[in-house]
Amino acid sequence: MPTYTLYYFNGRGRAEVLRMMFAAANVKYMDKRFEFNEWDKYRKDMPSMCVPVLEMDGGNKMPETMAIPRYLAREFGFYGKSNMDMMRCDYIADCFYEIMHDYMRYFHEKNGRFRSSMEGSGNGMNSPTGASGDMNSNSNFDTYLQWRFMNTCNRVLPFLERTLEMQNGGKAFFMGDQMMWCDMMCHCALEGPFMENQSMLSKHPKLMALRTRIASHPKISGYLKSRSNTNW
Ligand SMILES: N[C@@H](CCC(=O)N[C@@H](CS)C(=O)NCC(=O)O)C(=O)O
Repeated sequence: MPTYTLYYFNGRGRAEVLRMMFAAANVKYMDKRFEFNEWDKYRKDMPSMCVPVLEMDGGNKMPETMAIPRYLAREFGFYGKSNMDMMRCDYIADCFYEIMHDYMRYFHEKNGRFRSSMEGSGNGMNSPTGASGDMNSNSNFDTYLQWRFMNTCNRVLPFLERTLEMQNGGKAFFMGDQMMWCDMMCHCALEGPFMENQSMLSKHPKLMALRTRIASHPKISGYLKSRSNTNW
């Protein structure tokens, strides 16, 4: 087994599904967290200047939120067996990632994070708002990102609810009796949005019950109790 180091901010965000997978597989890893004011120090060492990044054996650093869990799912057995199982697991996880990605963009923009890097990256590219620190443009952009996040939820959640229900009436997990990485994505992608709005799953009772089932899974409940508490 390689030695793994996971680099991310001191938050759940895009890294939480990876931490959950390590916990579910009972595999040790170094959880390297940093604060926003330390980001400049780490950014240049990250292959695409973004996190999460997974480093293996102190050498190869691998980026991308969705490439890393696919790799870990194959290593740890959280993917299903056939090519079709993996396809199903992938599209479910990718749908949850649409929600996670749109929420993260909205959440960070709302909290004013990364604006300075957008404005001062010196890469010759303008931000989508054309903003250079203009607060009006930023607040329009916030509103657009909030709309986009809600639109994605309205589009994707009914599909995921139906997909879950098709598997034994939605009484177990997305892929059957075993918890797979797409189930862990369900828990993690909806955690931030759910903390903001407890009724977001009121029209999706199967997904709501699935999140509870994952949280009480023997491999996950201990992790959730012992993990560091962060507000995102
Ligand atoms: N395509 C990347 C995007 C990752 C991403 O945007 N990460 C954020 C943190 S949640 C980041 O590193 N932001 C730093 C910055 O924009 O300078 C992925 O899916 O992993």
